[in-house]
Formats: sequence, C-alpha cells, structure tokens
Amino acid sequence: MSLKDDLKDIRDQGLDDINKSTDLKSLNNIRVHLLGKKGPITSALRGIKELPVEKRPEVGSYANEIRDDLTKAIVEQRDNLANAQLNKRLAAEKIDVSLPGRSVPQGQPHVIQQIIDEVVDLFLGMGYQVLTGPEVETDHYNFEMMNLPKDHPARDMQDTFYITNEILMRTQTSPMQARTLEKHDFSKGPLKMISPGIVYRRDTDDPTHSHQFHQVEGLVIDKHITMADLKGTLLTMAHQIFGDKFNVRLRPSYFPFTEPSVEVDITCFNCMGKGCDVCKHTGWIEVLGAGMVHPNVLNMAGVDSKQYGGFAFGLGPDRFAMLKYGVDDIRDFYLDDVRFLNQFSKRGI
Ligand code: FA5
Repeated sequence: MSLKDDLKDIRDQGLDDINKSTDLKSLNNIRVHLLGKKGPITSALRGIKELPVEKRPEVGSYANEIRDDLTKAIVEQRDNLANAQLNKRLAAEKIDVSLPGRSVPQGQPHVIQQIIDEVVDLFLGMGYQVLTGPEVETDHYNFEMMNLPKDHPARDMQDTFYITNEILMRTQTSPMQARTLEKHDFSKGPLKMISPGIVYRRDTDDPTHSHQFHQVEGLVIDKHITMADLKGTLLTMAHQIFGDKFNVRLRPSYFPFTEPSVEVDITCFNCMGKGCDVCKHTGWIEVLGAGMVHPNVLNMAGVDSKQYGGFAFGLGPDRFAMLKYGVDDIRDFYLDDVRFLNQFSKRGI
C-alpha cells in the first residue's frame, strides 16, 4: 500500500472516530491522538523522505489536506457536542413560570401586639412620644410616686409578685408617669406620651383576668388641659380601634393618682348599645381607667401643680382585643395555638 493510501485510511478512520465521539472529553483525546507528535499523520509523514523527490510535494500537500480535513471535522463535532450539551442542560433546568409557587408560611405580630401597634400609630400621629420602662419596678415608682403610700388600702387591688420588699413586678404602666414627669423639661413644651408594656398582678386567672397582661399608659400635661380634652382623645381612640359607630362614656371612679377619676366604657360591640348578656344589659363595656392627674403626683415629681395639669389613662390591649374580635376568654391569647391566632391574620393565612 502506498503512503497516500495509508494517509487516506488515517483520514477515514479519523473522521469515523470523530463523528462517533459522544462527549467533548473523548473528542479531545481523539484530537490529541490524530494530530499530536506521536500521531499517525506525523509518523506517516516521516515516510515521505523514503519517496522519490518528485513525489514528495504531492504526498506532502495531501498530508496537509488530510490534517485540515480532520481539524475541520474536530471543530464541527466540538460545536455539535457543545450545543447538544447546552440543549440538554436547558431542557433539564427549564422553569415552568406558569406553575404556582410554593407558599412559605409567614409569621405575624400577635393579635395583642396588633392592637398595641394600632394604638401607638394613632398617638404617634397626634404628636405623642412613645416610651417604655422597666417591668421590674421599685415600690417607690409603682406605688409611692403614684400617691399610694405604704399601707394605702388601694394597694390591695394591685397585689403583685415581689422580688424584695422594695422591688416588684410592676402592676401598672402608671409608674412611667412619674419617671417621665421627673425628666420632662416644660420650658420646651407640653408633655404628651404613651407607654406600652407588660404588667403583673396577683390576680387569679379567669376569662377576663390574667396574672400577666398588657397596658398602654397615656399622659398629657400642659397648662389649661381639661376633661373635655381627655374625652375627645378617648373618643378618637375608640373610633380608630373599634369604628365610628362606637361611643365612649365616662363613669365616676377612684384611682389614687387621678382626681377626678373615671372608668371609661365604650358601646358594647355585641349589641351596639341595645343591651345584651355580654354587657350585662347596660349597652356599655369598661375598657380603661383615666382621670385628671392628681396634684400630689405632679408635685412629688417636681412639677408645679398650680401651673400645670392634665390627664392620664391606662388601657388594657388584651381587653381591647377581646372586645374587637369577640373573644370570650383572655387566656386564649396566651396559649400560642396558631389555629386560634391565625384567625386574626391581616394576610389571611
Ligand atoms: C390601672 O391599672 C390604672 N393604672 C389605670 C389608670 C391610668 C387610671 C392612668 C387613671 C390614670 P385598672 O386596674 O383598672 O387601672 O387597669 C386598667 C385596665 O387594665 C383595665 O381597664 C383592664 O383593661 C386591664 N386589666 C386590669 N387587670 C387586668 C387583668 N388581670 N387581666 C387583663 N387585663 C386587666
């Protein structure tokens, strides 16, 4: 067989191998084998020097032609394989954008926190500052500064958990009144604050009482504040939280730190004032305590009660939530049953 025939066989076999290769790695091995220094073309070319001189150019150029054919076939096959690989990947990673997404369960603020947020939002809008204070409080701020000296009988209504004789779990957010009054600089303007937080009492748990619950304290002190301001403020709040159809009623009451003092009722959510079992046939439901700040509270905190006065209130968001959503047992809020809590989802989960 002539050298030219050898080269032709190399080409035919080479093209066959190239076309049969199924991946880029084996194609590269074929390329190295065919075109490399130790490959069949190189060794065939070594035989050229054995040929007569006049034959050499023809065989030489034939060998180059074969090398070009093989190189071209390798490039083409490489493109084919690369395309096939890409198409396979595209098919495997195809995303069907019309498929519905997998929903991830999302948390939400607790229903009582939702009520607190609504109250805070409203008062922020009316220019109040929002302050928080310690839950572990001193007897001094929780009682004495609120005009409840030691042995005052009204302390009985707010028995609590004591850490020492002088340190206790606060029974109300009212100590924040004294703490804020002591710090406020009235030359810079009136004092308007609300203070949400957790309070504790040695109350026996029942459908409307918990030993740990929430309060939001409100305090406004300036010159010429009247009870009409208090009523207007509470009416605005009732409308915001419960809706426009609700009214508020102030009923005389007693707190040592306000004078006069009132219990605040709002229209019964269940009968809208007609009278039903929920409101004990009065048409009203009690939601908070309030009043005009007692001069003793102002004076003890270093504020001149002859010049300044104002109102304070303390509301229970737990009771607000019960009223707003018709929940008849306060303890349901603390059981952490998501089936119960999801009923109050704003996202509808
Ligand atoms: C007070 O705690 C006063 N500090 C409120 C106040 C502030 C009056 C400023 C005047 C001026 P009272 O004990 O009524 O008041 O509690 C206020 C509200 O907290 C109640 O109307 C009720 O909504 C809620 N509350 C009281 N005890 C409990 C309890 N054990 N569980 C759940 N909520 C309660």
